[in-house]
Amino acid sequence: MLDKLTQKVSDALRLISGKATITEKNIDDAVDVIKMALLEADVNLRVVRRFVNATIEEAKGEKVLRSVDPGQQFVKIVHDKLVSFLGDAKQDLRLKGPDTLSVILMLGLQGSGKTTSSAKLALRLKKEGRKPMLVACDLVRPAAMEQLAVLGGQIAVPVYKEDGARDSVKVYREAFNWARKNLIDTMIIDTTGRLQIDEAMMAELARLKDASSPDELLLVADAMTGQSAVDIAKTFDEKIGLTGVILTKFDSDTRGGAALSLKTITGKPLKFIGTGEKPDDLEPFHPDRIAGRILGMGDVVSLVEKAQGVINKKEAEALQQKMEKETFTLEDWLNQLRSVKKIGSLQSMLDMIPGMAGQIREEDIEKEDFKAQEAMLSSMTRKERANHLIIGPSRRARIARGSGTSVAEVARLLKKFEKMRTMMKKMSKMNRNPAAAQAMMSRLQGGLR
Ligand SMILES: Nc1nc2c(ncn2[C@@H]2O[C@H](COP(=O)(O)OP(=O)(O)OP(=O)(O)O)[C@@H](O)[C@H]2O)c(=O)[nH]1
Ligand SMILES: [Mg+2]
Repeated sequence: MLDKLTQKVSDALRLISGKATITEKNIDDAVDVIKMALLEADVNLRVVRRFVNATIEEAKGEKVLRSVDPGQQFVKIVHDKLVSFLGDAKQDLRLKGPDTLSVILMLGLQGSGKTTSSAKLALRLKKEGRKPMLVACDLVRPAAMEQLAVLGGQIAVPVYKEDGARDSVKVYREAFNWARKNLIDTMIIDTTGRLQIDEAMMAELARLKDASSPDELLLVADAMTGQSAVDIAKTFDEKIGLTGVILTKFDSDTRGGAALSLKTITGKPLKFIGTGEKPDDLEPFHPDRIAGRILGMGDVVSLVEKAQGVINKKEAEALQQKMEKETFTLEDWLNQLRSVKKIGSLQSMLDMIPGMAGQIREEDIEKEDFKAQEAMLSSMTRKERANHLIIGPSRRARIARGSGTSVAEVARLLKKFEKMRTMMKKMSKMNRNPAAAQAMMSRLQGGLR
């Protein structure tokens, strides 16, 4: 995500942030690098100009040049400007209370991710305690209804569809009656996408909009199309009216141009980003966190939140203590391995660690390693995991057999474990923060061999 932009911007900031005094020329140079990086990231030219002017004006003010730590001040200005261009604060969905039926109309071009995002949104609302349903109003593509039905089945959310239906407004009305009877509180309507914006699609959407008076009109746009996603949003907003945007395929978007231009050019908030193909891969868009990522400051808040579902605060503190006192055991390691697996890809985790963003790529880490490590650790007895010192030659042979590895691999694992403990102790003293401890843990896991 946003790899290239992060790399360039963080390089530019590193040059300036450590300086005790900075000159106007330093500022111009840094802003120049950031400007090029934004243009390369496919950010709209008007947005880049505004960003550059606003940043320079503020950075050259007395307050910055004369301050105690001008480099840091400059970084802060860039950060705050980025946040404001990304849309300031997180924008929630505006739905009615659970006693009234709310309607979300999903629109967008073909293949942008409407159907997938509809299901993702339904899962999210369901987890928040609402009772959503999906409505198949894409009547053009024969497989569309079936796709929605399958997705609905996966997340256990009801799907209303009518085989052979021709009129989407009629489908909506019947779905509405069904929703009423079944105490549904949110209808999510999936619609037909075309290759390009055309009259027929707009007319159909306008009819559906009039019939359903949606609370949210969400445009689903593909982040990888960069500026064209922004142009599409502008047209949809002018013709139909939007309340917000979901940018999909953010996981594959290394540039970030759409995310950065959208708010300024269309005035519409980016509400969610799609970060993968699974129903779980939808995140609320947090401008401050994304800005942090672009600056290469990492994203500790996101990491903490993501990890919270997996390890709770107490566990994190216990882990921190264990690291410090060198009482971290193989058992703890196994638990950690399992929680990393639950958090999701290692890459998404690495991107969120301060100082790590853009530094290590997942390809650099042998994935097989994890599987083998987990197998070896699982093949040990509890007693062995509690005290690795008792694992002598015969135990090693048994563990190797049980895990389908070799004695040499078991020996390597144990060596790595000891090395890890020593390093953890050193590093945890420097960084007394449970979330950072968790993050560091995975970093050591991948990086050490
Ligand atoms: N990597 C990634 N893939 C996504 C994301 N969102 C959707 N996709 C994929 O994009 C493809 C198209 O998604 P759909 O949801 O079918 O798109 P659609 O807008 O409903 O397409 P039409 O119904 O044909 O107009 C599918 O293969 C999805 O798995 C995302 O956030 N990340
Ligand atoms: Mg679809």
